[in-house]
Amino acid sequence: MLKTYQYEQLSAEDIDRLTLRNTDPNNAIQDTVEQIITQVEQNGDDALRQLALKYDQISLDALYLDEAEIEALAATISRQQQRALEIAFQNIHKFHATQLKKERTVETMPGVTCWREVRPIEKVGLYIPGGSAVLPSTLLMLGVPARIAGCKEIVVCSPPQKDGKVNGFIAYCLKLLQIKRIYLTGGAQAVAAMAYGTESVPRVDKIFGPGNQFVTKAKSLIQSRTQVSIDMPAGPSEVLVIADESANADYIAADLLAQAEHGADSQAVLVSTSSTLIEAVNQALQQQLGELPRAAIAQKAIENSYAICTTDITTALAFSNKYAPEHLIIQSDDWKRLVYGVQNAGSVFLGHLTPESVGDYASGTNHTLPTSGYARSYSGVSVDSFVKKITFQQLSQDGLRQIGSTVEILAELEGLQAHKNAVSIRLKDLES
Ligand code: HSO
Ligand code: ZN
Repeated sequence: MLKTYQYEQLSAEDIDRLTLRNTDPNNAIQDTVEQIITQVEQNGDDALRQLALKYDQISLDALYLDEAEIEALAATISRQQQRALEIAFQNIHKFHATQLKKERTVETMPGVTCWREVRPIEKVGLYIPGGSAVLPSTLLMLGVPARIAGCKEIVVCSPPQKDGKVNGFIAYCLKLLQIKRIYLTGGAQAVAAMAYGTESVPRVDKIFGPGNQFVTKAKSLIQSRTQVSIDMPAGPSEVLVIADESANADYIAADLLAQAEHGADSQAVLVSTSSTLIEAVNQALQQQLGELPRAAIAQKAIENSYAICTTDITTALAFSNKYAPEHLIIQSDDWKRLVYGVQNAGSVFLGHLTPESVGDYASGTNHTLPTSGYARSYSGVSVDSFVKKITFQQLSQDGLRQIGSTVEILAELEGLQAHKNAVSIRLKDLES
């Protein structure tokens, strides 16, 4: 079922082709998204209502749900489901809370003191997808670090369901996060609303969250047109599994399918030192796929995926670093030794008992991660994504005397006399 390649038979071009995943090569959706953005920018709430009618088949009066409505929806889910969301919330909170570390103040020269202070981004916008699967876990993954960072205003947008509301799981997460309102808008229009602001939806400083191609395109367009920034360029979700002879084929198949059921454009890659294992995984895939409710979606994603057989685990790791997967699972008894070799990946799952699903929901790490090879240069979402770090410095008399001549010389060599003067005028006063 998985197309299988022998690593030694691949040329450098083949490897480039296999590691490339491009979402919208011909800019096919650019025009539509541009139109939506202009519509929202010009007509605000009216545009959001029209677009909800067009894309969600819903006629909306109020464009948001308030605290009482959220409260009522949250009460509709079972105690067991509430408890599971609470445990996920707590673990994500525990893990992310350690990310706010205070840095040391540094005296670079006697009397020259420099330090950084952390300040929250004031207004953040969280986009929670609601298309083929509604993902309350994404609300926790974005809301928890936003709360820990201390963001003043957290704006949440999610497309309305058939009943014009959001589901009880999203509502319960809003309660856990103490967010008192949710805006009923999805797709590119939600991104535009948060970037430009409408009568109902507040304008924000930074927009977070995964989404389909329309959402992703809207995020990249508004980033270049407004002063609103985004978390990261996000493409379809992906996993790469490195497995040696010690791995369990059924576990691998289950992990590949967990990825594949996200969307037809998801990719699940297996890199293994054992051709027998690859065969066994193919059999397990066939068996497990048939039993999935989202088999049709997963089947398409598997067609878009592949396996590579390598002679040794180091080569497998080298391929993975080239691919730079969003999720990397290392199913090998030898995982401890391999950690040091991981150069490019969003989040890594080690050993035979660590499925990606635990990180998707509840272990504590974030599941908003760089896809499409961006793990070469981007990190996943964390508390850092919700703050700015501002540098401060202060000079004493001694400090100015110590550093003054250095700055004067450097200003002069750059031909910037006014820069030099700003130092000299003060030094002169110190001398007199
Ligand atoms: N694997 C997705 C996150 C997710 N999975 C949410 C299930 N729900 C992207 O990391
Ligand atoms: Zn997932």
